[in-house]
Amino acid sequence: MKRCASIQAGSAFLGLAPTKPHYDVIIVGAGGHGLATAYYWAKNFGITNVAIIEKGWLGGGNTGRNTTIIRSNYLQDRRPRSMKGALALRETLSRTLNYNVMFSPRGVMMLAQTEHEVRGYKRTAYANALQGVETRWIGPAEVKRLVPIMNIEGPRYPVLGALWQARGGTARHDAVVRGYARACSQMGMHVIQNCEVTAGVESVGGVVSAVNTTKGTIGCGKLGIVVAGHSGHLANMAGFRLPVRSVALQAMVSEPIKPAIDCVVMANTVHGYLSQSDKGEMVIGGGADHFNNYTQRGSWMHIEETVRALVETFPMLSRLKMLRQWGGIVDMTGDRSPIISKTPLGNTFINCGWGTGGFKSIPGSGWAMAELVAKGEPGSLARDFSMFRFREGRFIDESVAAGVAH
Ligand code: FAD
Ligand code: PYC
Repeated sequence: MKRCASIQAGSAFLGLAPTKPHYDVIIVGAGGHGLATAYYWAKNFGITNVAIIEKGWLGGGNTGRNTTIIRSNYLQDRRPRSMKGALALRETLSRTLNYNVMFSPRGVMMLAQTEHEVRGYKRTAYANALQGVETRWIGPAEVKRLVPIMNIEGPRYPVLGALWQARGGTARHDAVVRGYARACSQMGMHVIQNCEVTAGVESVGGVVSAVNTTKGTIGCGKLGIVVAGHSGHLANMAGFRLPVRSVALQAMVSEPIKPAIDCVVMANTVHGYLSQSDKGEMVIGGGADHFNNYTQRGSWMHIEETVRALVETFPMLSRLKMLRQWGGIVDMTGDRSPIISKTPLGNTFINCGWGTGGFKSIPGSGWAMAELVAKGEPGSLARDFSMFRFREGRFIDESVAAGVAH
């Protein structure tokens, strides 16, 4: 009872209309990254005259559509630095938000099924050790011990070993969204749903002054754009171009079965990954579509490819019925690393480019974006992730660690 009362206590939690003509800060996008940004503003900088505006419903974008994998086994120094912080924040998130996000550190295994991947993941394990991220290379016998249902010798690409991160795992995606939204609302911020930025961003003297939405024009002192697959559109409205492209990434779940696998397995060579939900469903995903699009379904061809790939490695899946399939629109940068950046428009900031892997980074990204918007300059977490790195050639190549083909 107490919990229900406190969810509703934040008057704007389910708000459908802006109640002020002007906010100090507007964030466009009530996904995990937008809400976490707002949360850490209030917590770290005391800024609460904030509206988070969302064209649909809370977490209705990629955050509510993802397969909830959390890991920090990236290659480049700059990624694990922020990921490590993100994992630490994640581990304490339920306590921080007083909302159970069901973090389940069940272990994440990335299979090596080619010699190239063996070299790549061994290298990642060494790099992670230097960065203080706990991962290790394991051989095929240990893979089989950890996941007995796996066919390690039979498939087209036999399992040669894996990169294993025992502290990785999953968390409940909609709980993360609702936990942050409730906390923002309780601190006096307005979370406004069904409010789409459609007709552009207004500016005076090169500095943002308002956004035009389906619920009217709302003034702002600063603007944060956190809209994942729609980032290109919003950037266009704000008068600049972004080095990102949008593609569909899809996933599906099977009928529920008894516990069969207690960690997450990613088979990146054959384009498939799976884990088992608390309800018993197999949660399955594959690679992204190969062409730009804005559908939240994804192409049929990928469903076939994903299922075919996983059945080779997990033959028991061939007997399962699939219950549901869905897609999200992910925003890909050329180096597969995110953007947390100032933009050419004054007092306007953007957080995007998380592509197929941003769920795990929600706390760390929100922390970094909050600092950027509050101070007007990036702190140590965001410094390397400027959108201008592409024209300056300062890439942060994480195409292998991204895990999912695109
Ligand atoms: P979103 O959650 O998409 O939020 C952006 C919001 O902006 C949306 O709610 C949208 O409606 C809103 N918006 C857009 N345009 C406008 C507008 N004009 N006006 C107002 N609001 C607007 N990551 C992992 O780490 N692990 C995984 O296992 C994983 N699996 C995935 C599986 C799938 C199928 C998909 C699609 C993604 C997966 N990801 C995963 C990636 C992850 O989901 C995203 O990187 C992350 O959720 C992005 O969060 P966000 O807050 O930036 O975007
Ligand atoms: O980033 O771990 C990840 C991931 C898994 C599936 C989609 N993204």
